[in-house]
Amino acid sequence: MTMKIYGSRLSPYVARVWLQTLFKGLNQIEFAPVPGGMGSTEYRRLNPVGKIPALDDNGTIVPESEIICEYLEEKFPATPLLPTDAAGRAQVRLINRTVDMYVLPPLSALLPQTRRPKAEHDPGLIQDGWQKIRKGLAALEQFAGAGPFALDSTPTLADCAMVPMGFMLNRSLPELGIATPFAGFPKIDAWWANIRVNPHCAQALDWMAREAVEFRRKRMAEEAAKRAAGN
Ligand SMILES: N[C@@H](CCC(=O)N[C@@H](CS)C(=O)NCC(=O)O)C(=O)O
Repeated sequence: MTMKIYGSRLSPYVARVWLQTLFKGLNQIEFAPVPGGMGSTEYRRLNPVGKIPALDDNGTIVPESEIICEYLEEKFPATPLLPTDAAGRAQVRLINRTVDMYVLPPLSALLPQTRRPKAEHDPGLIQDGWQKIRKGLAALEQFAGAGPFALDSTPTLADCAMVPMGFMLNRSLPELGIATPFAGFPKIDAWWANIRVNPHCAQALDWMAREAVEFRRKRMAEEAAKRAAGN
C-alpha cells in the first residue's frame, strides 16, 4: 500500500507537507481526498479532530501537519530538512510554531471577508486581523535567518511552512486593501523574492495559484447561496 496524505493541497497545512515531499523526492506519497469527505464520521474515525492533513502510513494514522513533517523526517532521513544542531532545529520549530499560531489563525479568520462583496467588508475586523498577522510577521522577521531560504542556504521545514503562508497572505490580503503584506519586513520580503528561484517552491506556488481560482469560485457561489437563504 502506498503512503497517503488526506486533504486538498490548497490547504496551507497540506501544502506544507507536499513541499516537504517535493524537496525530499518522496514520489511514493499520494495526496488523496478525505475518506468519506470533510466532517464525515468515516474521517473522524481516522482523525477525531477532523482537520486536514492526516497521513495514512499503511494504517498508521498521523494527523497534524507539524507531526506529519517530523514523522516523514524520521522515516526518510535522506535530504534532511532539519538542521543537525539543536539551535538550528529550535529555530525551524520556532518559525513553524509562529506560522501555525500567530499568522495562519488570524489569516483564516479574515478569509470569509475576501469572498464577500467589498461593500460588505467589515473594516474593524480586517484591521484587527491584520494587526494580529503583523505581530506574527514581526516575530518571523526576528526568527528568520540571513537567507536565501528561511534559515540560510539550505531549505528546511521552515520554508515548507512559510511558502504556503506567503501564498495565502499575498493572494488574500490585497483584496482587503493590504497590497503588500511583507512591506516593513525586509528579511521576509527578500525571502519571498528568493524562494521562487527554487523549482519545488515554484511548482507548488504555480499549482496553488491555478487551483485557487476554481476553489474560490465554488466557495463564493456556496457562500452567496447561504447568505441569500438567510435573508
Ligand atoms: N493544526 C492543524 C491545522 C489544520 C487545519 O486547520 N486544516 C484546515 C484546512 S486549512 C481544516 O481542516 N479545516 C476544517 C475544519 O476545521 O473542520 C495542522 O497543522 O494540521
